[in-house]
Amino acid sequence: MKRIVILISGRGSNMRTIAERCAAEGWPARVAAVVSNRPEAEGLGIASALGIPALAVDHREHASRDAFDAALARAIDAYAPDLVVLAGFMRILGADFVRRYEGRLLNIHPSLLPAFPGLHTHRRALEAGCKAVGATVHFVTPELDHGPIVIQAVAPVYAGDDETRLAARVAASEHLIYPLAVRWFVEGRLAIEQGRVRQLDGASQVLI
Ligand code: NHR
Ligand code: GAR
Repeated sequence: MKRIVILISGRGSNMRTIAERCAAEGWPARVAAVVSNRPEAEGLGIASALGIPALAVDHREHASRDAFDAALARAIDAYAPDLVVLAGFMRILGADFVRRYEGRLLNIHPSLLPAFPGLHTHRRALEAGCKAVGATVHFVTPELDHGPIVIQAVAPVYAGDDETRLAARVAASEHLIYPLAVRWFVEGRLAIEQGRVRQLDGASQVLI
């Protein structure tokens, strides 16, 4: 059984979807813990209700980014994870942290990378007049939102969309692709070759 630790900062809807699908579909894995950098994150209560150990490592209680990263890594390593999943985790992680979990650290970003790395993706896509947007699951590298892409989902932009409506539509796509990507990982169906991800069964890595 592979052990998964999920990092969150807020609502935890991606975390919930992954935890529920893992249990319902009998993946060869279990969510060993959920860790938030914000003690008030709604997702911590959701994880507890699902019977998953839920804890906070508050970034505000650490003097530097490196000190926070080290405390976070200690908390994570107590659960000996095979995979660490960023699901709406909102703190940039340093190179030492990323290297420690290299090849077993996934993120979901609410844009079609390499477009719009960083924050406020929906606002920026609307300002750019994009007619299609989406979400990307990628392996995390030290350079923000630049790691090898596992799967992408495309979502339409409609006239009259605002950030809230667009975010909700993209979130629905996220809930389709993130469980799939995590399942592929724990089933050993992903290979990184020359910085690109190949799904070993030849399954489609885009959802339109
Ligand atoms: N860390 C590394 N090294 N590489 C990535 O690809 C990472 C990462 C940490 C988080 C998620 C992310 C995203 O999908 C992620 C990917 C936070 C920020 C940010 O600017 C940017 C990207 C992402 C998460 N955070 C501010 C900071 O100063 C704080 C913002 C806040 O607390 O609301 O860390 O886009
Ligand atoms: C998701 O839309 C995720 O893509 C985004 O935050 C939301 C978290 O929702 N992530 C980022 O913006 C990372 N910078 P959730 O807590 O309900 O899963």
